[in-house]
Amino acid sequence: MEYEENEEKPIKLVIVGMENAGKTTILDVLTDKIKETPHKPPSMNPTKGVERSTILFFQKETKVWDLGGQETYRNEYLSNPEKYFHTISFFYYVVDIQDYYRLFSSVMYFRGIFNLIKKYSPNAKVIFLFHKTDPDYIPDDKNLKGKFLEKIEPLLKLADTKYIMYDTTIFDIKSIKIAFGFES
Ligand SMILES: Nc1nc2c(ncn2[C@@H]2O[C@H](COP(=O)(O)OP(=O)(O)OP(=O)(O)O)[C@@H](O)[C@H]2O)c(=O)[nH]1
Ligand SMILES: [Mg+2]
Repeated sequence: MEYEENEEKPIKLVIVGMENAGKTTILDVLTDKIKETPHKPPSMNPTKGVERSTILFFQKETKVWDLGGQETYRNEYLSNPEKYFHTISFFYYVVDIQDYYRLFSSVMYFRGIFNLIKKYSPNAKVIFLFHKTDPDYIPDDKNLKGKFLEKIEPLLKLADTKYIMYDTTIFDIKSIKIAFGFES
């Protein structure tokens, strides 16, 4: 992924997705709280509202907003968008490709958030992380990644929005680092 030199400061990155998608785990890799590939998924607590931190992203100090995905919080972001969606440079949307139960809600949530991002931060780069693409996961005929894309691609096309996609998993730390330009 390229970083544009003339990007306005301050840089703000949001990471969004349903509860349990793996957002905070992903950030823990970037901040070296998780340094090595674990043997099993680390034990995590749900993020309460928005958790803010700072990372070095393409050598620039970047404000990261981790938007906890539980329903109450999701409703809050959608109801008060002006508090959350201004001046975003990078919009990471995380989809748990093993979570059949939440897939449709995730599509609906993406649609809501995407429209707000387009309104408040029209130049934000859109990046999808198809997370929990674990090495031992056998994608059956459910093909959640394909189903998700099928549902949201028309919207992206209509808005003439380019996007980037990565398959990521905690069981391959490099896959996460690559998605954030930490490694190539
Ligand atoms: N199998 C698998 N589990 C993962 C992976 N990444 C994270 N998990 C697990 O998914 C669960 C939820 O992770 P979190 O990072 O807390 O999810 P979240 O998106 O931050 O959830 P909220 O804060 O509620 O929005 C935890 O049990 C993690 O260990 C992965 O790549 N594969
Ligand atoms: Mg979290």
